[in-house]
Amino acid sequence: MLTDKMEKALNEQIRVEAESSQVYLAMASWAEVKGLEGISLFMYRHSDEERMHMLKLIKYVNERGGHAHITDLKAPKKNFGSFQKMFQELYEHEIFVSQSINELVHVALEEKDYATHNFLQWYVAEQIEEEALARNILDKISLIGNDKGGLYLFDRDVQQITVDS
Ligand code: OFO
Repeated sequence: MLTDKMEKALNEQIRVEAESSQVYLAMASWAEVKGLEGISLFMYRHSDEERMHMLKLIKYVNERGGHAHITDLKAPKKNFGSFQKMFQELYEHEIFVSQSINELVHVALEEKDYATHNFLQWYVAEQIEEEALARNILDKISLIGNDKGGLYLFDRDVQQITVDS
């Protein structure tokens, strides 16, 4: 059984994952409209992964005798300025998610909920990968600079990049 505090914290994370999925969906749509096909495919897939992170939490909360809440979500923005800025935002967003997961791990320890602590290790590992992936992409972007040919190749190649989940 989850304590009230643990259940509340897990429900907050459900919202964070759902909002992450929406943010990447908005990025996918923006990139698609801009003709950045590869980048948009990457973002659509990333959005699906976040939904999967959310579902995994929902199942866990309900399995442990809690009640996973499905709430309204903050709307993401529509425009992202440039693909460089968009990937910078993705990186910052993942850092925010990592902090949120760390908080959750902290609550699990405070509540002496070792089952949840164990469950959350998957998310801890996932965040290490996601942050590394985002940093890697930013490195590639800084190599391209303003080179149009580089952007063409980046757009083509980024769709192959995925985080194993
Ligand atoms: Fe991109 O992170 Fe979910 O957890």
